[in-house]
Formats: sequence, C-alpha cells, structure tokens
Amino acid sequence: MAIAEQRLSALHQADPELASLLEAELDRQQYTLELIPSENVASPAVLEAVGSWLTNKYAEGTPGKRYYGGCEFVDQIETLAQERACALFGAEHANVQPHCGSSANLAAYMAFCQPGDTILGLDLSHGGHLTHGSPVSFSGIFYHAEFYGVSRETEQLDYEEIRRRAHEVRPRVLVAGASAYPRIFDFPQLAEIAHEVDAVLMVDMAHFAGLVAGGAHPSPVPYADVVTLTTHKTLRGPWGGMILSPEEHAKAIDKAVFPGAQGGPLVHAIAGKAAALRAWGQPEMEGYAQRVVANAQRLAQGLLQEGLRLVSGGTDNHLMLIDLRPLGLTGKAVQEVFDRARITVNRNSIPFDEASKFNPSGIRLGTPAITTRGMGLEQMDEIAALISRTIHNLGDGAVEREVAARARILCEAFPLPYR
Ligand code: DSN
Repeated sequence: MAIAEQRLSALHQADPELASLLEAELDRQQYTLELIPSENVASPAVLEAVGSWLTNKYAEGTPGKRYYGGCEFVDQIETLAQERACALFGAEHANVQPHCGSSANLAAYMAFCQPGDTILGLDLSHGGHLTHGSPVSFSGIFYHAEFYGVSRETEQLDYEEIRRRAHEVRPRVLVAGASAYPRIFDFPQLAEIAHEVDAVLMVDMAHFAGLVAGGAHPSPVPYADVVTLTTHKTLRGPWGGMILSPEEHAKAIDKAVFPGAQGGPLVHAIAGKAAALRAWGQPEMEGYAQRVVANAQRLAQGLLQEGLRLVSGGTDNHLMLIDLRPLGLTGKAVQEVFDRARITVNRNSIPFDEASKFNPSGIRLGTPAITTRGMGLEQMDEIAALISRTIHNLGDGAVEREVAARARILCEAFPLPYR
C-alpha cells in the first residue's frame, strides 16, 4: 500500500475518487520543484492540527468571551497561538482568526477606515496585492484607492515619490507590503511618511513574515499601526491570516475581524498556526530564513549569469521576477512549459508591463519551499541552469523531458516530510 494511501485510509474507504486526487496532488508536490514564492511545505505537526476534530467546533468571539459553550479547550488553543505570535514578533496584540490574508486586510481596513476613505498602496503591477486597492477587490470597491509605484530606473520603491503621493492624496491608510517586490522595505521611512499626513501605517507582511520571524528581514512591528500576514507562506504554517498591533488598536481590530468581516473562527487552522509558531523556536528552524534569502540570491545570481534579466537586478528577499520581454516571450506559455518540466512557477506582471494581466511579461520565482525541503546553494546553481535551459529552448520537448527528469531526481534527494 502506498504511504499516501495509509495516511488517507479513512478517505480511501469513504471516497476513493477524492482520495486518489489527493494522492495525485501529493505526488505532484513530491516530484516538482516548487518555486512559487507564496507557497511552502507545512510540517506534519501543522497538518495534524489542521486535520483534527477542532473542525467540529464553533467559537465565535474571542478567548473567554465566546457566544458558544464548550470553548474551554479552544480558548486555550487560541490563547496559545496569540501568545506565541506576540512573543515571536514582539507584538502587543495578535488576532489569529483571519481565514486568509485578504480577510486580515479587510479587517484591518475596517478597523481604521469608513467606506469611501482613501487608502494608498503599491500598484498591483509594480508588485502590490489585489487587496491593496485594486478596483476588482473589496479594497478598491469600498475604499477610494490611490497608488504609488516603483521608479522606472531602479524598479525599486522611491520613498520621496511615496511621500509626494501621500501628501497629494492624504490617505487614511498608507499600505506597505507586496506580493512581487524583491527588495526590503524601509519601515522607519514609511512610518515617518504616514505620520506626516496623519495616516495609519498598515504593513502587509504576508510574503516575508517568516523572514521577519527568522531575523532575515527588518520587522515592521515597531513602526506600523497594524501588521497583517498570512501563515502559509514563508512562515511555514497552515493556510490562514493574522493581524498584529499595539494594544491600543486591539479592540477595534478584534471587532473588525468578528463580527465585522468573519463568522466563526477556523479553530483547526488556529491550532495549526499555534504549531507553526512554536516551531520557530526549535532547532529545525534555525537559520531557515537566512537560507531562504541566501538561496534566492544564489538563484538570482545564476539566472543573471545565464543572461536573464531580473526586475531590479536581483533580490534581497525570498523572490525574484524574470523579465521575459528581452526574450520576446510572455508568461503564460513559459509557465505552461515549466509545468511540463516539473518546475512550478507563476506568471506575473512586472513594473511598466504593457502585456495583459492574464498573459504578463514576467515569471515570479521564490525559494521558501525548496529551502524547507533542504536544498542549498549547490541545488540553486543547478536550478538556475535548468530554468535557463528551459526558457532558452521553449517548445523543445526533449529539453522539457530532460529538465523534468533532472527536477525529479533533485526532488527525490530532498523529499517532502510526509512519507
Ligand atoms: N496570491 C498570493 C501570492 O501568490 O503572492 C498573495 O496573496
């Protein structure tokens, strides 16, 4: 019996069709180089917590103040997660209930804004996130969204330009953070700008929360009025969100999460968050954040040496963006070829992209998941060569098969922790 079959024995009995799809996905994850920078590999401990009977429990409210009986243990579980989050990030208050990053951002806006208020965030095509004001998201529908971008020359944030925009539009909330920005943020400067215009500084550290936890990225916590994050990216936890803040904003944020933005919390996910947060104090996480960044920088260096152009010329964090324009390619076709070559990436807009959002000019890559699997600098050199070979021979089936075979060998040498 395959190991996945043993793990899913109840599901196999009850629903073989679904079980076999889960198995197929495990197989895909096991034998694919996962380079999507927002993905990672949750530990078996996290999976056990998330897959537990906590999913049976309703617990609207907060620990000690629930609208349901029978909450004595889930109160302790949620308190544990809150305390661990506060200790790890040096925050005064943590709300661990947001179901995801978007819910966390919705609640953060609701805590500080009225509908129609102005928010100022990084443009989506310059690396921002949908929930930072995109017209197709609640953030751009309920609020008046304005944007800042990166400089055309450096493809990096220009803090004088952010200051100019902030004075021009006088936002209620200045939003910092990104989904596709390969550089670090200057939080003291952002806080200064926010204060100059009496704005709240909200930092969405979803992408780099794990780098902050491990000391490989400056922390926004001492500077921001509110910090949102997801727990499933660099933080290596279950799918979910979280909000950190000074105590003075705790009440407004808790109220915005529930009943403002959500109903009952996902207690099983909160337990997974608690398990993931505990791991950060353990030897297995020692140096992880630094390795993620070192791997990203080595991968970036390899890609540059192979003649590929990277947005802003490299990376300071866990991700990078390949600019496909010099090669006359667009992201959709490249992403599909990589899928066949057992390398998972995602197509992404790049600053000043003239191509459509559906088929943009960039490919976004990151190292959190492969670093969790134990890969290091030597593997980054090989992966850079595989990426280059694939891109430079797009449409050559023999190359795709060779790269896929090599990717599989690498994955076999650095297995997922599930078997
Ligand atoms: N969609 C996520 C990402 O891939 O970066 C951000 O929420």
